[in-house]
Amino acid sequence: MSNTKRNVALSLLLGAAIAATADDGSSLWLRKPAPDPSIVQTESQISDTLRITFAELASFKSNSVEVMENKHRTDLGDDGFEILMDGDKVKIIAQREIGLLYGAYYLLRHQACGTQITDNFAAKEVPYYKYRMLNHWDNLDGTVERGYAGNSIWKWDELPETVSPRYVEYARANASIGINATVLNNVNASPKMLETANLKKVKAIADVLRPYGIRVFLSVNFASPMVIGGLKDADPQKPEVLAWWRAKAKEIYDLVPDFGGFLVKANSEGQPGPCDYGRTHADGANVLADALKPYGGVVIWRAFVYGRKSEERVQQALLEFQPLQGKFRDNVIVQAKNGPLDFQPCEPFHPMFGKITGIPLAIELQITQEYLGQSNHLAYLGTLWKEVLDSDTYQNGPGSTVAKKIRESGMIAGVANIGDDVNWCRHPFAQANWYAFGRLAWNPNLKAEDIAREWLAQTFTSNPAFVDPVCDMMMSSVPAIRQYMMPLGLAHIFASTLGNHYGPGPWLYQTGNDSFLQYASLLSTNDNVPTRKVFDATATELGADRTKKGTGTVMQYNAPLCDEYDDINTCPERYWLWFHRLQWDQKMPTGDTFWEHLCGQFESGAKTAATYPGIWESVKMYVDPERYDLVLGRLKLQAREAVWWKDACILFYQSVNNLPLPKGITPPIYDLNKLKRIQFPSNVHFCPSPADVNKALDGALK
Ligand code: GCV
Repeated sequence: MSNTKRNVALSLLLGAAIAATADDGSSLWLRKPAPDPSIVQTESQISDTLRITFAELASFKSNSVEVMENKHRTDLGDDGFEILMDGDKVKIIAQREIGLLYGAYYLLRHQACGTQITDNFAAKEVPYYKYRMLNHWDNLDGTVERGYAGNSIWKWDELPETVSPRYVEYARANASIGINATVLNNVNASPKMLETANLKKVKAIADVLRPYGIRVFLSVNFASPMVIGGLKDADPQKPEVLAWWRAKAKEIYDLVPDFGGFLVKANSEGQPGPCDYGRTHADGANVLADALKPYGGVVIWRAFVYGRKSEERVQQALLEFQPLQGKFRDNVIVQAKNGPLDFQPCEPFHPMFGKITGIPLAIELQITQEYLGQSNHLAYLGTLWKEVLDSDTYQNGPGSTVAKKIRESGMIAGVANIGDDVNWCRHPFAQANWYAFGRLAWNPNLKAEDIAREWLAQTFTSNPAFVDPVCDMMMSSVPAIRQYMMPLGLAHIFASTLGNHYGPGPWLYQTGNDSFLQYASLLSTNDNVPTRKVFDATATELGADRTKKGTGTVMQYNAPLCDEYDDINTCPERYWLWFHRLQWDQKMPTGDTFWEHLCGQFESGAKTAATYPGIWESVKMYVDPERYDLVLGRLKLQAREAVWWKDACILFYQSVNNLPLPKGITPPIYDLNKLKRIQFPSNVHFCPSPADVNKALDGALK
């Protein structure tokens, strides 16, 4: 037997390394800075991972703990653990040391949530996915694309000499929820990322993350062999291009032996790719895959492509990748966003999850709230992600959920919402999305509500007088945002489509603004049918006709979904306008007219948001003043913005349909022309501050 037993209780010098509980949000759900592993004193040499495990377990108060690494417990997989009671001692068993660390965080979570460790306490956990991964959209210049919490945490200009202590805190927070992989840089990748000087910086970060079980990946620019390698082009069929990638892979693995692989955005939004040379996405991915193969690395190739101009955008990825089934190397994973458009508040699941075979697919979720109020709105994304993961694609009959489908690749990725703000995510409740992503990546069968509750208990207090109302608020947040921003499957009506994606702008998506319309997939340029608007807001109707008689997008879904979506009587209400163009006076299955129903949605979302400040005020006594004020200011803004969205949309649609405001709808307080003039700087790196938004809205009321 190769078991190793170590008694933790023996020799910990505690106290000094554990600071008083911070209330600035910097310690996230863990509520204490990382303990100093050097407090652990043992007779024998132990690994950093084990040292961290013991240091963390020093905070576990209720029982003494023994950890046991057992190479024969293959049932626990690489990362799983079992927890058993031996008398009043708790035992953590794992096949690898990282499983012991995960077991330690499991115990600490239960302690913080108030679980009693009784004689018959037992648990066995094996993560559902192999790769539980963050995708940073961080740039070498320190900015973060769609980053709403300051600049990048990676301080490239200081590395490798100076290694920020925040990297340890980052690694620890991720390990505490099971995240084990991270792509450090933006998919809009600078070729410079692969320069030797930068790879040495990557090594410094990888060395900090490794003991926490986190492997580092990089986004790469497909034109790197040209831009930094001096080759004439980056054609994947040319031997010199393959040779360049092979040499680069060797250089990387010499520095970072456990390097995970490359993430690639190719032929999308101006990024270079294999299609520039008349090659396919498979040709492009395979050249990188061949270079990484000797080291066990993987290529993650994004399905978010624009290359094919002949269809509306939501159809493109499936059309592009279906002919490539079976053509990728076995170390390539294709990564699709949760929906076919672009992280909108409400999209049906990406049709690739139901149609593709022979290509392992990963899912990309967006933790950063690009389209859900950025760092100003409380949007608990656990509910949205559960809706996607639980969606049945019917690929292999009923029960073929998206969650099961992506197990083929074992990869789930989330676009990080982390920045260098003290509290990491700016809005204190945005931390819940980082947390929920990790928990669902570990176990997609968890309930969104249970995750919200455990996050609240750890981050604030487990007192039900706090947790119950605040959990209700979190659970209602995405449904409310959908209602007040883009109800019934409306999508991409943001004020500044090509810029900051902040605030309403339905008037921009009208005839004449064809680039906006195409970007938002609201215009079809299908070769087989004349160019036409998929979406329209006219005197008689609103919505996108993606039915069998329209663009036929419904046919990208398996039966029975294609028929359900095609028929307004069976189409889920949340997708009505995604798949259908509806007459304003049409009677809906709900009994009211479409216009009445639509206005009712805006009204209901705004009413829900209006309750949030009061809910928060009622729990003031449970929250430290700093986080209380931060949240309250933003909840008040959210309530105000909900009215902004409601009024802007209702007033604009009234300007095209000339219908009166339905009964029961609160009359608009704004004037449409003034709302049309509101503008924030077009910037992909920042969210407008609450002060700026309040000022703009005050101005619109004058
Ligand atoms: C990284 C959307 C965002 C872009 C992002 C892109 C992508 O279009 O607005 O900022 O670029 O998605 O996912 O590649």
